[in-house]
Amino acid sequence: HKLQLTFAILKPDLMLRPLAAHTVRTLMIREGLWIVRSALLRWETEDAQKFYAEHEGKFFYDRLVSYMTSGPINPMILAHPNAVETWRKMMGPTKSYVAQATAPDSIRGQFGLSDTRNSTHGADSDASAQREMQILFPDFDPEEWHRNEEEEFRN
Ligand code: YYY
Ligand code: MG
Repeated sequence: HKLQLTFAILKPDLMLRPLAAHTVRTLMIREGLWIVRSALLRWETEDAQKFYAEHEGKFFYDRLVSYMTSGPINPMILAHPNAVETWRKMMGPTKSYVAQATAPDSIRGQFGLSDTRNSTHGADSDASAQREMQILFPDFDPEEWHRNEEEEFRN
């Protein structure tokens, strides 16, 4: 495959600031990330719990789940030759104040509001991307995409 797929979410804090959300999509495109699927939805508690199952039991789990169900989210599938790493690097550190201090030009550095309200999600590996895409876009078949659609997105 020439392109790798990753999974992103624009979180509620960003979605409640439409110009900021638009700016993030523009930054994605400018970086060469293709938005190959995009949806607008709101999670129920069980949806957020399932998605963030790896964090169950951590001190921030409940506040993370209640935050992620507090408003609309924009899940996306992104394509790029190095999609996972490129999107993670663009996002910056998890904690917004760390991002502001150490990576002020990153998305979380520019738009993040707190440790929890940090504007974006990004899959941290190829395996996570596959799992997360499957949860949010169950009809999406990555292999079929590589076979039939990848060509359309090549420069
Ligand atoms: O992958 P990433 O989003 O950068 O961080 P994770 O360590 O996977 O945590 C997931 C999610 O949990 C994070 O984006 C915000 C929230 N969170 C939190 O509210 N407080 C923390 N101290 C750490 C993470
Ligand atoms: Mg993570």
